Amino acid sequence: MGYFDFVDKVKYEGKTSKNPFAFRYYDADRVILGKTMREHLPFAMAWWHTLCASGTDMFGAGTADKSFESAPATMDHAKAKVDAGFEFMQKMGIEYFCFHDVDLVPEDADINVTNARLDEISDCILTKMQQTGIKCLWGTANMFGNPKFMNGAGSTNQVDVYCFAAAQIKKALDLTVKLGGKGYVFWGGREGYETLLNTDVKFEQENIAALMKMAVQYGRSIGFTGDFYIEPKPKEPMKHQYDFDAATAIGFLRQYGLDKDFKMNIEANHATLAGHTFQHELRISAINGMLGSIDANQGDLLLGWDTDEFPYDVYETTMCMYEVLKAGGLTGGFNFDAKNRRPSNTAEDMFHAHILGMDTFALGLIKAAELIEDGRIDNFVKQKYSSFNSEIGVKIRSGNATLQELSDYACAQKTTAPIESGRQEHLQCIVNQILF
Ligand code: XUL
Ligand code: CO
Repeated sequence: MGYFDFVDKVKYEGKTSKNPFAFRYYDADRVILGKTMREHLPFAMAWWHTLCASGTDMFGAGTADKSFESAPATMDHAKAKVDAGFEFMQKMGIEYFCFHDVDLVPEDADINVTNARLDEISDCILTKMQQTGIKCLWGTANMFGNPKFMNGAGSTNQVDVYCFAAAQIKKALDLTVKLGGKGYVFWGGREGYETLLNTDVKFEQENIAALMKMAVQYGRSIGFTGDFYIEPKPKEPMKHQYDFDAATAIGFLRQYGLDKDFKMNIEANHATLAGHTFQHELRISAINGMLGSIDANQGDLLLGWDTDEFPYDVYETTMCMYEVLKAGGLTGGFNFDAKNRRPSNTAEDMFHAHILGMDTFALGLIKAAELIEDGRIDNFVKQKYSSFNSEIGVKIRSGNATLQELSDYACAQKTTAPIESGRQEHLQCIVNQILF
């Protein structure tokens, strides 16, 4: 007897299938541009949303029962979540998971008790991983939930809180290495501020960087060879968060000499909160060699907060996969940092949501590959900059031109040639033609 006996393994049945427990586009073994869909799309289940979150919000209690037939805040419950999670991932064909320390076990007031619980549960997880072949994508420490982190973790004003954050990072790194995780994430949930009246930004940023540096040193010393990630987010819970967007986070990493060990974990909904498209954040990361992993979800542009919806917008996933394909793939994967809407409160809904997300990304992959094979967009962009293939253009691009020379060139021309159209609407027609 499992927890989800209403469904067998979810299979690919093709786009005409009306089976609510089947994939219409995600066909794991289908080859696209030389790689299988499974290889292009290493999907991960988020332990926190899928196994822990019950739909509680500030207006009401949870609507989804995530007890898995055991008493809350017990190790029995923690183990039931392991069983349920692995049954779920196996049935979904999801090959990775991501976790925070406190998603796995109930947190005790004494960190030593919590750590012992983490040792015990990670043994159970490891056994399940060996039985199923399911792997860990990344781990992280929750340094935002506990009241002691109200002024931040790395950015806290209180040195003992800073040390407790360090202790949590150390343990979460131990677990990530024990479970063979490919990455380790820093999402700066409370690393920011509400008002400058009580905040020393420079002091806080230096402390965050120092904590990250210690994490890198420790991680490498215990054999962690994967990537560290920053997951940018501009606001929520704080008014100002230091890792506002990819460009800000990359600048921070370079300033403190952390850029060799870190990449970005880009979350779609965080991008839109920052006033960017998902595609923009992916492109900025990619051109800086820092596109690491993706938190696959979707926001609601009518709502100004992090709604963490399962992705259903094929236009968005197409543009995402276009960036990922162009970047040569991810070193990480696609973690469904997404939750069911509060009224979608059954176990069946968990399956429908992940099927929706996986199918939406699969269709995005298919369409992105078609866009690339079609070539019209690439050719247009190439052509758009082709004036730089001229003698003076090549000189500029190779960094060998002087301002005097360019001025002489301009004066000799007297006036510029007519500026060519950007053809945006035509390019949008091409995208629609390929999508539909
Ligand atoms: C919060 C968020 C986190 C991180 C991990 O907005 O995205 O769940 O992904 O801490
Ligand atoms: Co996230």
